[in-house]
Amino acid sequence: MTVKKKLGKSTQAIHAGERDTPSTEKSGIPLLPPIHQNSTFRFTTAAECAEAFRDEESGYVYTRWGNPTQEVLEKKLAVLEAGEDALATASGMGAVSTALLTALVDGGHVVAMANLYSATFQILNEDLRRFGIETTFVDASNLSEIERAIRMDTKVLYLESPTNPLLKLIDLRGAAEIAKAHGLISIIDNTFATPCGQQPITLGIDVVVHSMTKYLSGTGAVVAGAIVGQSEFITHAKKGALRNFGAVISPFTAWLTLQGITTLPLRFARHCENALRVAEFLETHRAVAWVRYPGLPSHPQHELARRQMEAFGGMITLELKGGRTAGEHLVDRLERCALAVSLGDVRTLICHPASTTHSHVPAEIRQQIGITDGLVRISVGLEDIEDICADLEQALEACAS
Ligand code: LCS
Repeated sequence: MTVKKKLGKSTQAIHAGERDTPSTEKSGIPLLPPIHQNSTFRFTTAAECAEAFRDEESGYVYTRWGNPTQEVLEKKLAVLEAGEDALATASGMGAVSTALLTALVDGGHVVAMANLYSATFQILNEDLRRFGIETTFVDASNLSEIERAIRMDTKVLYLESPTNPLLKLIDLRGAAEIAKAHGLISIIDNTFATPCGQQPITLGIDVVVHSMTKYLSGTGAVVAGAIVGQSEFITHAKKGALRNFGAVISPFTAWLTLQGITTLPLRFARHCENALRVAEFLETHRAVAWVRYPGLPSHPQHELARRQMEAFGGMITLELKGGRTAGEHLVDRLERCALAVSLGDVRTLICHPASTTHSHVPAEIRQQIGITDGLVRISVGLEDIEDICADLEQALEACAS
């Protein structure tokens, strides 16, 4: 039997990067990549140490510059996202800020979609603006709005798809073509889709960022992030913004994240299966005004989802007929689904974006982008589907009556 050249995602998630695990043993290599839980590395001679400073590829010096455990994780991430290289960071926001600081090293202008995760919106709308970097926010689901917002000094196109929390999609191939035609660096936050749901680099996007706090680590045990892209971009990020601003992942967090990623394809498949069942159930309930899930034929961009996504994810957004009061009743009455922010956990999590994740986005912008007060977001977990639906049903009955 010949061995397949292109490995499947589950094989990649388990094995990618791990063959090179450094070994201190004379015989046998640790099956699980070990944790190099140390801040610094010792040298035996001044010449060796000087050489490590001169040529960073020759060895590890200090964990803020590089560490073997971080690097196993980075190799795995690059393979999964079909990028040349990757960088692990201390948080998703560490990845977003490091990617932006790297792409905007000489200043410039950003075109970004308006409906972004709130902290990313704040970086662009407030923090970078204070340093003279302006952002024009657009409805990027309309590609001509992107094109119209581009200026002579535009350097970056920044996207999320599916969006948090409305699950709108961007035509990634179309957006990437516009970015290329204007010489922009395109960056996408792929946290919601994961590399199992879509691989933006294969659609022409330059840089992918992740909050690995979510699906990639999977169990809610860590806060971590990642950047994947071409080697040149990743090297600039590693030797510049990451090292100097310091959003470096700890070896222990990198190691925990590595364990999570090995089961990502299996978990993600189950998240998708459960989410479709929950979305179908919610769509028929009398207390629900509408449901958004990219895998439902009723999603306005379902055809685009089928074209650019391999799987539709575990996130669902719904609007209750009873508005904010009904939303509060729903989350108060749930017994198994946890009232919590974050997402991509093995547990089903439910939250109210207007008062939590997007509370820092000004009310008029929330209104503009459609984050209404009655909106509820569900991150469907891996519990038995009957148990998730029964819990939602008993809580929804209370809202409807
Ligand atoms: N990008 C997206 C799409 C996110 O949803 C989040 C966090 C981040 C980046 C930031 O990642 P972190 O630094 O927290 O690892 N999203 C959250 C959410 O929806 N609820 O709580 C956090």
